[in-house]
Amino acid sequence: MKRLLFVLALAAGLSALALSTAPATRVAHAQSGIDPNQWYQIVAHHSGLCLDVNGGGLNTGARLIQYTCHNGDNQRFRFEPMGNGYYRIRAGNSNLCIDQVNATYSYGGQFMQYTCHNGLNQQFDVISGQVGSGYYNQIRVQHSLLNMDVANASYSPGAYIIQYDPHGGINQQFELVPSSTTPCAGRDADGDGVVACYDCDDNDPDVQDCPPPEDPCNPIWLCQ
Ligand SMILES: [Ca+2]
Repeated sequence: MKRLLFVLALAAGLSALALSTAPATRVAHAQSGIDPNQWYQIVAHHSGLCLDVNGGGLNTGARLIQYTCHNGDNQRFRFEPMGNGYYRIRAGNSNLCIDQVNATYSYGGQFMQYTCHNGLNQQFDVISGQVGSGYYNQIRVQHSLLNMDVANASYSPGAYIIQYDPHGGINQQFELVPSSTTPCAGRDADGDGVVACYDCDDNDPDVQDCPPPEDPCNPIWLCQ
């Protein structure tokens, strides 16, 4: 079965231009019940692997890959409404935003985590209902109107997530799986407005926290 899926995915990739009939659009599509307060794993349909911020740190520039699902904070994401039908995608390990690197228009451009801003290369249309049941979603970045795509329909952990022509292939389909636990980007136990990823002591609001991107857990920064 895996071999069959792989062949289908390859065929879909090779015939991308031929299959691309619907014009690209910036009209936000009907959403599939996304809860903006819920953290999700984003699972690639063809591989069953999870979208993952490589390395899981606080550093801007860390790339988005697929990796074996492990419930880490760097595999949990929140869809933050922008008020126009599009979403920014927050990374659970950093509270940074998923960003198309350098806002390119090229096939193959990668994604990273980066300081959140209002640019179209951080805004995504989550498109459902185009792939049969509507259970799987396409995720389209708004500056280029290209889809998130697992490069080369790879089954390997570590493969990059890239932007590519929307072609309906299963390597551009993703399942949003609600996470039962909240990553550090969603926790602020002491209510001081600093999420746990950056809080030196998330149980004490009087502790002065290090500004990002310094590692709040590194004692050389003398957070207190
Ligand atoms: Ca806090």
